[in-house]
Amino acid sequence: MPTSSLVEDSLRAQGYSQLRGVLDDDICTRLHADATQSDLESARRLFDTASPTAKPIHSSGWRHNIMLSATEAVREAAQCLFDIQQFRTAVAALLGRDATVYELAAMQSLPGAQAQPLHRDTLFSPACEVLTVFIALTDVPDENWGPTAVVPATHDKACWHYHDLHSPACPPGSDGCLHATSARPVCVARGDALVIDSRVFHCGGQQLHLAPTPTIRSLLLAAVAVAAAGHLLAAHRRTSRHIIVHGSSPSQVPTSWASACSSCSR
Ligand SMILES: O=C(O)CCC(=O)C(=O)O
Repeated sequence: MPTSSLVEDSLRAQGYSQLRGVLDDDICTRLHADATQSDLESARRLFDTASPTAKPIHSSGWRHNIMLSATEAVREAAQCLFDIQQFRTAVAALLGRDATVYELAAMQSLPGAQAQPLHRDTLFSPACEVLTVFIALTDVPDENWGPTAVVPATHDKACWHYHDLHSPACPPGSDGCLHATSARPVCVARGDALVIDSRVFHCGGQQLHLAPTPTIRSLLLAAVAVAAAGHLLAAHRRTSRHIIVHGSSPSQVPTSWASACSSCSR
């Protein structure tokens, strides 16, 4: 496990960091089962409601963000994350002691999922205002499993951008155009977390793994933000094609970790 200064330093320099062994196998198994169950239920509800609890991300039917109830396993997982002093210290240093959990959800991708376009999770801001945490609930041992990929050090300059089908290309000679090949896959064991500055360009990878059995990749997602970042997240949701469905609104987040940094000073 890196020391707190390494997590913070890496987030400042590269825009991302990894935490090993945040969750044990048992809780990963329970959360993976919860996410799979919720996804199945919401797929059924899609036929008779206008407000499903899971939505495809970037129009792919093979990648969903999934609402989770604040079950014991969800609370326990969030507590495990905030029990890691290196994480608390990085949150306090980058976001302040009144940082708050704004989002807690699951994400699943299935074999056949295409790579997402490179994107930031929030609109560019001069300082880090949101950390997104992806905790792997299933092993992602190689690139065939569609690991999250990150373009290092693209968090702290506004000029970085990515052209996809919906955004026009720049005039030749413009600065900051990224290519999908600039992204580095981050393979993880279940229980490990990838922590990103939400401004860093990243994407979910193409998922090819089919043998011996097609396997679902599950992540627990958490977004921790400076207290005043509600507007930023709201603006992002309105303006970005990248759909985020909330696992828990702040009011649903249990009080023991609603204020992410209430424990930062411990
Ligand atoms: O699928 C992943 O690994 C990452 C998903 C992601 O970047 C997102 O939905 O914003």
